[in-house]
Amino acid sequence: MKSVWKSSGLEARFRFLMTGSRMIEQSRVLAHFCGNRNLMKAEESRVPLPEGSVSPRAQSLPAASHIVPQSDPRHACFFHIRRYGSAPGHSRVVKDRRFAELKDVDIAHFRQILGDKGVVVDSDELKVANTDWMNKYEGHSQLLLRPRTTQQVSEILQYCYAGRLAVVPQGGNTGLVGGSVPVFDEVILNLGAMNKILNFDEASGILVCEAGCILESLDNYVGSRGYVMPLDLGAKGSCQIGGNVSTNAGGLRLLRYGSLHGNVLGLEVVLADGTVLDLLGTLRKDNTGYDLKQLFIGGEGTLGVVTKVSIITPPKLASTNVAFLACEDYVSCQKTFAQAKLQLGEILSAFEFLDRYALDVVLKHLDGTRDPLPDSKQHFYLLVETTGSNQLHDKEKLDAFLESAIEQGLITDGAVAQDISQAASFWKVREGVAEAMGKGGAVYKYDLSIPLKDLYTLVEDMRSRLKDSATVVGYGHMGDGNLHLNIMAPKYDNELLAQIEPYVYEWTAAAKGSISAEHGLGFMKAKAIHYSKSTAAVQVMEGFKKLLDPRGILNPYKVLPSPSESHVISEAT
Ligand code: FAD
Ligand code: 2HG
Ligand code: ZN
Repeated sequence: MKSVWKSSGLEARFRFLMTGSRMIEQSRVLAHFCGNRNLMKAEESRVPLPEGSVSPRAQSLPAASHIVPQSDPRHACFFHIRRYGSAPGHSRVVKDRRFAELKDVDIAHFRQILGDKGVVVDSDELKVANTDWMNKYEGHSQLLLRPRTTQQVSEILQYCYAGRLAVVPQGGNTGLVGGSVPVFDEVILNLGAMNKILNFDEASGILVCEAGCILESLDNYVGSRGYVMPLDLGAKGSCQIGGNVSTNAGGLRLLRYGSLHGNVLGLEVVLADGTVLDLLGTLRKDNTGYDLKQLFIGGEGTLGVVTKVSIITPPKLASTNVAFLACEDYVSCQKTFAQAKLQLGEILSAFEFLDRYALDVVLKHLDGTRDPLPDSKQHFYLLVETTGSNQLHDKEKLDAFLESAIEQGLITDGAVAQDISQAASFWKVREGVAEAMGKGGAVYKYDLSIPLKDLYTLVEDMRSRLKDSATVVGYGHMGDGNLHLNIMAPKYDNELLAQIEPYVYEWTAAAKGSISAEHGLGFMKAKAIHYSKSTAAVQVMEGFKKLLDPRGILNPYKVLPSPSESHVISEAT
């Protein structure tokens, strides 16, 4: 049994069981690294294109995403979206003809509501807002609105509803399923200017803020008052709390603090017709009738626009440890997780995994990353974090856990971060996978919940299926049973996609998993919803959509299969 541990970055070898782990102060560890900077790089890499053209990546895109304008995108009401894979009979989506075309008089009206600053018609700014983070989805909106108040959101929607102008709510535009950008020419309603913190109760940790607040800013704000946000993700430097709520984002802390369905205490939401729904409670317990806010958590902007959020934040604890471990096989990862839950108990705060392929992609494509275990070429790696209130207690527990994992032969090598920068560099490897994957060519992303025992089998099956035509990478939030299956190829290719879909969805459904663990359905998977939800359940969802947005103006073509056949026609028609 190998029990030599490396103190990463310092090159100092030490026997782990003799020296034990060292505690790192929470306040230092919680500085996460890759958010804003990486996202900005990604945005800078987008090359502005002539109006109406598709992005270079999209040009070769085969996925359920590639929007090919059939004529002038500004005026046409018929677009051809190539769809492949899971919905062969629904391979064209046309613009819903019930929606109105934007006119100068509309823009003038919005200027009256928002003033000039809140109305964006500049083509460069629109280009960015029309294109998603992956450069995979691109719409052709001619107008972006930036309200500063709930009243303005209400007036905008009232007008759009009356005039049947379709609207796409947008936060930080970091979504990964094409939900945050227009499919055609929907008006973009960006919440970024609504970024005020409204109240923070230092006794309870309850934060009330506007929807456009950036997650990282909120974490800094509550952090300086002794609390942390209950969610954390690689996009924290750009994503907004309203976007997080609307996607029901999971991320790196869900294992510890649970989902937003539990942490969000209240919401203010503007409905499609402009009605302001005040659900902005700050109570932990409130069983008066149906819990309406839950509908908007994960509603992906199709049921209402979230304008304010009330959320409970947990206290920032004194000690954090981060260990990077190597495992020979997936079964050992599973057993290590079981052992971690058993021995670390309440201090376990993250349990993430990545395979060797993912690690190699990060090391190859992300500047400033280093292999935490350079002499250990294993098939799997785990990032285990503990967060607790008592350093001695935590240290004892972590040591005991690592000792037993070594004794049982579950882990073959590992390093415990000795200081903040090592902890940061371990996290950078894990958080950097999404960005690194985007630099290697075309990427097909699947975000799946799969029972833990089968989680990696899908990656292996896909690898055998695709052989040398693509690199199949598996990583994700193992502690939540959430696999991120990323498939890299030199370019997007129809034949390759036909090999992946619907196989990936059928496989997941057969394993009783979910085709969307945390990213949502957006545009990408709207028509694949039936792989994870029954017809009856989808009908109830359609009922909610009709009730709250009878004219269907909010984020059309997303989440649910098109509500009427006027949206979707088969290839043959
Ligand atoms: P956007 O991308 O702008 O929008 C997402 C959806 O929400 C759209 O459907 C949009 O219409 C809707 N929406 C946005 N704001 C509002 C609003 N105020 N009211 C109503 N609807 C709204 N996701 C995870 O779950 N876990 C992760 O670990 C994770 N890591 C990521 C790492 C990277 C590097 C990147 C790029 C993305 C990651 N994501 C992750 C996906 C994404 O960051 C999340 O989905 C995030 O919650 C989206 O927030 P946003 O403000 O960018 O929303
Ligand atoms: C993560 O956990 C994100 O890193 C992104 O959810 C996953 O890009 C992906 O597939
Ligand atoms: Zn994730």
